[in-house]
Amino acid sequence: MPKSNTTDAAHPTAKDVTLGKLELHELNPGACAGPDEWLDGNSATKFDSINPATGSPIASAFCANHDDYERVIARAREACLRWHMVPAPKRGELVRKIGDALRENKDVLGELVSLETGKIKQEGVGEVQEMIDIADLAVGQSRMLYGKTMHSERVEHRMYEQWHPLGVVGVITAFNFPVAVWAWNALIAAVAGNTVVWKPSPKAFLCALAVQHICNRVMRREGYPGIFSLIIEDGAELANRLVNDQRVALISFTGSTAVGRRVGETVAGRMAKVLLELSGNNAVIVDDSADLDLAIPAIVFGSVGTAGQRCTTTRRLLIHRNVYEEVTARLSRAYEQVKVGDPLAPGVLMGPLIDAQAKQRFLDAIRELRQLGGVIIRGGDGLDRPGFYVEPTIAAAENKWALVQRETFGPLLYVMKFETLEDAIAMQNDVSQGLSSALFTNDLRHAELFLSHAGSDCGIANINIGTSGAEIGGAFGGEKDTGGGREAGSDAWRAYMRRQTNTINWGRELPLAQGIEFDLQATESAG
Ligand code: UN1
Repeated sequence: MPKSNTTDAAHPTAKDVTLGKLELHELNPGACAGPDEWLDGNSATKFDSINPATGSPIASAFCANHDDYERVIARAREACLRWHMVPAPKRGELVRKIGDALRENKDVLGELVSLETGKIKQEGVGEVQEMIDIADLAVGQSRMLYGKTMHSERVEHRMYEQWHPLGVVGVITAFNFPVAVWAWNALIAAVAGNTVVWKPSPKAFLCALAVQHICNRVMRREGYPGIFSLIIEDGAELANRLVNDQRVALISFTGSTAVGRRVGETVAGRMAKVLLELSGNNAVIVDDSADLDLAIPAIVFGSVGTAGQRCTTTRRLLIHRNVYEEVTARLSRAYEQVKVGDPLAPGVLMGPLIDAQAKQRFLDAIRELRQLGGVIIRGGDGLDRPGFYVEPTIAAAENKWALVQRETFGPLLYVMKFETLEDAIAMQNDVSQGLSSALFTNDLRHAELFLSHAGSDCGIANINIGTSGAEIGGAFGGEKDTGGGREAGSDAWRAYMRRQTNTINWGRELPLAQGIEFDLQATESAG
């Protein structure tokens, strides 16, 4: 049986890690089924969280085991029964308090995000701000889970629809946005009346533990059991179980297209719901009317921000031939100013990649690029120092190359030339992914064409801002191999609820729809 600890102090030998305020320890439990239910089961296996800036371990955790998994799911299901009955605006109250707790811990949690993932502190804190923003949105949403009313075609009938919670929602997140993407899903799912089981990336489990501690404090204070729970593991065994588990009504998965495709097939096979946020291959188009004072910094942030490890990272830059030389020269100079180094040090704009494999994949991509005849304009190497650092890189390439067609998760920007906007749009769309896109232009007709049906085929299309850094108020997600899911704002909340159409007959007759006569009396008298 999994062991249930009443407080975190039940790990008496644990030494507090740097960010003691977040209650992290040298050795952490592998799962949490509720505010006072940290579980480390009978699992003997533990694994480390590695600081990508040094390559050294920060802290360890137990791997959750199958008993822990069962416990977490059972508690999430139990909690659901009560949570469903809490009025949605009251559910919003809990989320508001979580938002407040995140505000209090914004700096320390942002620093942990930076420490564990290697993104710079500004971006780590920005990610926590994104959680706070979605918490605020979810609070408002809790009073706006609107259904429509319809006019019935039948006399003295009323029709309307309402939205009910799904039950237990499973959220599987990636290392690159270790806390914000959970919040997009979990906080909206919670106001919708679901309970949420989180399976974070093994590369960023400390961030997840910290968020769980924050939620636990609020849930404990407010007297709620396992609305939010957590399973951590070094691998995918329990994630697979979650995806296959008939008791889990929705799987929200963020990760690669290859894995997402399998998740989608599996969840569809058991007729449950799935939200997929998969790979992007985002382009910025710069036409010859563009304001380069806007375009250059946006491209730099889009391509080197988070060391090129956002799903929204700018990976391709399509430049009109009239401004090609100027744009590449200015971009190259801007890249020179990008200080690479310790993500927590002031002035640094780009930290390391997440791990040694990511660095190797980046270097393999550079080798492939050279073999294909691509020209490195800037960068192109790894840095010879501890941690997983590479140079932010710009290279001239061709859209049709398999290399350019796939997502290399690093700061590698491919530049290409075009003659007409129609050509540029065709190039931009000529990849399998469809997440984010941007056009820099001062030409109204170009802007409108880009945003029209004949323009970008992506879930996100921007004018005069970059591909990354979306606000939470819009629905976030993309088409084609990006998976088609939509999370965060707009009406994304509907994905976490089931729609029910209700027809009420308040008359004394039973008219049938479509004017069908079904005359039982006539049948009876005929018989
Ligand atoms: C991701 O990379 O998985 O739009 C999410 C952005 C962020 C979210 C990125 N708000 O870049």
